[in-house]
Amino acid sequence: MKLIKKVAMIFGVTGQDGSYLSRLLLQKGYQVHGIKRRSSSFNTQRIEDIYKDIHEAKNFVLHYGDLTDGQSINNLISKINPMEIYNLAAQSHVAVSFDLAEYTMMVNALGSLKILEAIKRINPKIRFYQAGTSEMFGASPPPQNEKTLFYPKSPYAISKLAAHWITTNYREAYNLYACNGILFNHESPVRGETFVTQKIIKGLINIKNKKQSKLYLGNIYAKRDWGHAKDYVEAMWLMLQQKKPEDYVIATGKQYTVKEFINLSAKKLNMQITWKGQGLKEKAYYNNKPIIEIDPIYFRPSEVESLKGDAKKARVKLGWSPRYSINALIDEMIKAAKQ
Ligand code: NDP
Ligand code: GDR
Repeated sequence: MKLIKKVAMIFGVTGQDGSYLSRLLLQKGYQVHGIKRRSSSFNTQRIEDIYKDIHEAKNFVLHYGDLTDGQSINNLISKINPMEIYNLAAQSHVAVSFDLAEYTMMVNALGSLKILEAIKRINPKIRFYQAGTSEMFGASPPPQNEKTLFYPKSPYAISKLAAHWITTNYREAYNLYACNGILFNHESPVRGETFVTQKIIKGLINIKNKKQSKLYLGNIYAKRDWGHAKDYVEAMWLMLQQKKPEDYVIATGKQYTVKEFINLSAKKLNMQITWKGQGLKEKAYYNNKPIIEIDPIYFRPSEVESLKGDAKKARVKLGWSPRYSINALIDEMIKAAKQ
């Protein structure tokens, strides 16, 4: 009897989560089709090593496509006809979304709609995962779960909320197997360098090695619930393996301020830092020199102050819980950044 291989498509394969999800699905025996956009410089660094293993590379195929190009989405879905589609592609930077509001909406909101339309038309049996975010909760106080009111505070969050509701609507209207993951912040050694965790870790290491004199940050009192991308992509996969499509919050349930993240990282790097001053004048000192300062350029026009997820539903229904603690996450990020 011929074994039918599971086929998955990943939009956003070159991103942090795309690289972890590709590995997970390949390990599970899937054939993975990754969609990457054209770029003038290499954008495949995070998945390069997958090609090194020839055995896996046979099951890992890359295609050009773009969420702003509906025709490319239709062509790819028709050609590949996957069993599962993971939509991880996005303009994913919250601060940037204030400058690129229209583009963010086009990619994140309309992009998801284009994929759902293609699924409905080409093969309504395809299972769909939409990468939703805790940013959609915005101003709603923690702990946040699936029943918490959405109150988005940025064009990014609003674009993701549109994608969330269009996914819900297509599930209800056309009976699609479509799930919204509502994932809280998750990081890893391949986290983009402009997100705060990676910026802090790489910045501190550079300062210690005298390659950089200062690190400028914005709101260091924002509170986040940080997990590891490796744990979170597993939850995405689990969501598409259930009897019924549903939405799930994925989080660790623990919360730290950006300042606490800095202190934890500095301690692990054996850097004794002390804080002095307040507000815009607050600074961190190392060896009597100011190494961290506040630059209002990094303040957002409207900020999400406090996120902490309640992932009880995922724990009970998916059997999911995070393996990484914040300490293990930072240790791994530091180790990789030092190499
Ligand atoms: P990244 O920014 O690392 O990756 C985004 C991916 O989308 C990249 O592959 C990028 O390509 C691709 N992309 C961007 N624009 C387009 C476009 N127009 N057409 C096709 N592809 C495009 O994000 P993460 O991996 O961190 O996150 C994955 C998803 O999960 C995103 O949708 C994000 O918004 C969401 N999310 C992330 C969380 C997190 O904490 N990481 C939490 C909650 C949700 P390129 O490499 O060329 O830039
Ligand atoms: P976030 O992550 O906006 O939560 O979005 P980010 O790491 O950018 O910011 C976290 C918090 O740190 C504060 N901050 C800074 N942020 C950045 N980037 N740079 C700084 O210098 C800085 N200083 C302080 C921010 O104001 C914020 O409060 C991430 C993305 O991955 C989204 O795609 C995803 O949906 C959410 O996480 C969940």
